[in-house]
Amino acid sequence: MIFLGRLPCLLGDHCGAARDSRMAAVASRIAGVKGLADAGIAMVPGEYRRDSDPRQCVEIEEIPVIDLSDVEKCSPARILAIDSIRSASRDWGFFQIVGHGFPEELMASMMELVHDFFRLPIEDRSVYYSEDSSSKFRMGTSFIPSKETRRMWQDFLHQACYPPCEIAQLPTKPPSYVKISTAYAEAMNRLSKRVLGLFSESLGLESGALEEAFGGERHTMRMNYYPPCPEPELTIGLDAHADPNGFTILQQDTRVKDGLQILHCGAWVPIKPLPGAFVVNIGDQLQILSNDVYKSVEHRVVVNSERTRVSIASFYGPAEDSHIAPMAQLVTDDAPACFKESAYGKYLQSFYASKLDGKAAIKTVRY
Ligand SMILES: O=C(O)CCC(=O)C(=O)O
Repeated sequence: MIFLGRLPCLLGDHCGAARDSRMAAVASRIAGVKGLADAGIAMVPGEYRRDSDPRQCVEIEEIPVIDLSDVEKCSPARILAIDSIRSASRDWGFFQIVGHGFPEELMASMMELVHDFFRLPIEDRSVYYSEDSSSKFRMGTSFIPSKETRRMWQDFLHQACYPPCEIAQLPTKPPSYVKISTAYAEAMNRLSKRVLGLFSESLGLESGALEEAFGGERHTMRMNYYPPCPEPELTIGLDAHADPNGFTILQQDTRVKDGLQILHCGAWVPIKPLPGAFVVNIGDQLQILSNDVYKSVEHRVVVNSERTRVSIASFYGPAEDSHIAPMAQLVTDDAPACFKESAYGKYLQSFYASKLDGKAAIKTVRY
């Protein structure tokens, strides 16, 4: 593998067989599951295997689809959208939005950009590999592969949007990377702010109340890349987890039917991609601020043997130095505060330092 050339500086000055085996381990992490898929492996390696087939799910009702056209005006459409957000957030923690005004051609070009990035030779991509969750831009695989005994069938790019990355930290290949990803982040930031206002009103608060409680913003984006897997019944793309942020707006790959599943009433329910729609889900900080009125919901991703699936998750939440606690307006004698105040930056650090584990993070701040 040609890209092994940069590994000695990643590994420090050790020598001999131990160093060679560490180099091989790091090289395999950098190559990721794309490397395994490109090598044409026929069986899933042991560290990716799970005990049961994660594709088992029940196809019950679809999550609600909410139309955001005309919500800016004081109109019956706005009242309907806010009511629908309230019931979807309470009953599902997940919904899809249409009529959101986000340019469809930008959705398509961002999706293609992620495919193009992962089509680059590994020599061009390896420079971005990092396991440091505080990096502003990085490529990774699984979650924290050097610490995992069980890996997930997924590679990813992670990018800070607000506060943003320096342009110099972003890839120069594909040549359109900076232009398209920046335009996507800007349009997504505008949409996230609109959705935040609607969440506020759906909780019976002033439209700026949650924005004020966020005390600033942290907006990042994770571009998930799930290449075809020879034995999809034996592994998983992303283990069950709830998002630690305020809320997530996810673009699914409309070319791949199966991927995202959510835990609803004790059963895994697939979320079928809807062309032009985004999936929105409640994260832990919105659960805390709403004093448990809304709940973050566990979700996971299954893989397939035929086609690469890409998804683009935009995570919107409070500023890292904000302290988050249930909103005073939502704490009453009948509904006492369910959560302790926590520093969002610290909450994120502990989330990223541990393995993906359902709703473990929010339990640490519950009274
Ligand atoms: O790939 C997906 O559909 C979901 C991704 C996800 O849950 C995440 O990035 O946290």
